[in-house]
Amino acid sequence: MPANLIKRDVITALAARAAGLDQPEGNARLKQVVNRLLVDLMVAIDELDISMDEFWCGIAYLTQAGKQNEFGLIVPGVVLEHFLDLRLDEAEQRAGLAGGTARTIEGPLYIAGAPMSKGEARLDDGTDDGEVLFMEGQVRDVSGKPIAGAIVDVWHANTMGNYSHFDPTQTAFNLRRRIETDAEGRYRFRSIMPSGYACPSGSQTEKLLGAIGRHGNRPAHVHFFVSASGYRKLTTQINIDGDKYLHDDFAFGTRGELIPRVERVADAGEIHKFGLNKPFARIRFDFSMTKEVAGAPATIVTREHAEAA
Ligand code: MBD
Ligand code: FE
Repeated sequence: MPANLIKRDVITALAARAAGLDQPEGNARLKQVVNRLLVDLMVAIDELDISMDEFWCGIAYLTQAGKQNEFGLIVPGVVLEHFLDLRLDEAEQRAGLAGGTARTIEGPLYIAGAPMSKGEARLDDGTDDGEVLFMEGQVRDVSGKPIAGAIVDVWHANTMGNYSHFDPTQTAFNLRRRIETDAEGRYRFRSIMPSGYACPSGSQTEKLLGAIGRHGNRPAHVHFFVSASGYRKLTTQINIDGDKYLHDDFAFGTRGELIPRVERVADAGEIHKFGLNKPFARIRFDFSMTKEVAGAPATIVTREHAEAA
């Protein structure tokens, strides 16, 4: 079929009726969004001459993605989660809210309610014989003043790139903790060095990425939510320097400011001091928090999460 078969005002009229614009009932904001997306979709179908087979192939794809609970993975994979970050960054700039640690995507694998501890924690359950990682730092305001009592909610993958809860072979809340900063605003934890996540083979996400010539790998990373009363909640990650996918993340989460130096410690005295018997890795990373201000775009995101059992 040729492209552009339908006049634009026909599309506009169809979308308006389908979105309930001529009805008094219903949610006005939802109508606005449904209307716009329908117009854009019909225009795309007409301009690209999307065939019936292509259309229903797309619907079957989405149906299966929903059944497999994969939208949380497709969204970062097609750059939309990063795009939302860019919009929030820009909105903050315009509201005069500069500074603070860079944000990056949350991703689909957070579980609320991880065990709490004060000052320090061990994240791994000891069953994964990976490289030991000690990470520590300070939570401060943009002027450098330490923030005591901040909550560092940290989660990361194991040496296979898998996350507890989603990986039934791991114990509950393995590699997930909430750490309250001490009087000097400090947090520290012992864990194992994560490996990068790869989209499950056979998943709808992997199928799409493969079909458009892309891979589904992330560099190794550690996720954080940092929150403190009076400050804007920070959602971020650090990436592990040297990873093959460091600047080739399928989820577009890498930011230059979020790649701390990884120190490899092999000195026998240091190893002993840390209570270990083999070399380990050390990362220091401080978080800088901006003050909450009235009217600024919210950084607390309401989003459905998987529930801990
Ligand atoms: C992850 O671990 C992740 O952080 C993102 C954004 C997507 C998939 C897996
Ligand atoms: Fe992740």
